Amino acid sequence: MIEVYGMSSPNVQKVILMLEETGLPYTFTFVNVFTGEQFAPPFQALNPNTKVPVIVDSDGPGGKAFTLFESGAILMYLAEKAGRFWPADMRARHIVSQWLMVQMGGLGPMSGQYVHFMKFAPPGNDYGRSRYGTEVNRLFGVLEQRLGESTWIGGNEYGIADMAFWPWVRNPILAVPMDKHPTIARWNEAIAARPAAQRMQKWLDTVPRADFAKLQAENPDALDRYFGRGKFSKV
Ligand SMILES: N[C@@H](CCC(=O)N[C@@H](CS)C(=O)NCC(=O)O)C(=O)O
Repeated sequence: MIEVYGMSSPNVQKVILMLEETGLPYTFTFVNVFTGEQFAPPFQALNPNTKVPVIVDSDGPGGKAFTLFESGAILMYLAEKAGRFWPADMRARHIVSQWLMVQMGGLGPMSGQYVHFMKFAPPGNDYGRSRYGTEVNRLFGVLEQRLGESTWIGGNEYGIADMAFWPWVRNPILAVPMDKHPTIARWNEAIAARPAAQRMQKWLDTVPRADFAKLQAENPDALDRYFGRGKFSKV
């Protein structure tokens, strides 16, 4: 059994999508990162980087429990465990890994910063909004080009690179202009039509969402701690 620790965010959605695609049995434990549950010692023992997702596979390599964090590493592990969604051929496999890294090191973090500057930064942060927005839009251009040349992001077959990108691309806050990106739109719809993606959406509908106004009223420190600002700033 695989225990997934997480919340509703795209990085967690990737892992649930992969579990639904592979049919590997899993359970889900909600971690409320906005109230600081990721800093509690039992969670830090699972991930010293204090972020979700984390998985604990009770039947890991060698039949022993195995803990893993970082969504990209988790996708590769699950692909290897299931023997699916990551080609065996060395060339094809590393092309998938290459695109997976574009998501992990590019679109994911850049989108995260863009959403922060659009939704949470105080007024007067046009520079940050413009910088991250420009990079996100550039990356959508790269994706549009890739999907014009290849059916799936990693190559001829649907796999972990697609699963890593999809939850970010369909993020309503980023609102990718699909009319300007017809090949992304084609790919987005193809994944949305998959039964596993629909089961992932059903799971997502059950996960608690943050009510930021309520959170701020109940605990004025919570968002500052989450965003590392005010008295929580380390610079
Ligand atoms: N590169 C990491 C990023 C994980 C990440 O940023 N997780 C966020 C939710 S999407 C989180 O746990 N944030 C809590 C915090 O930053 O304290 C991955 O892909 O797993």
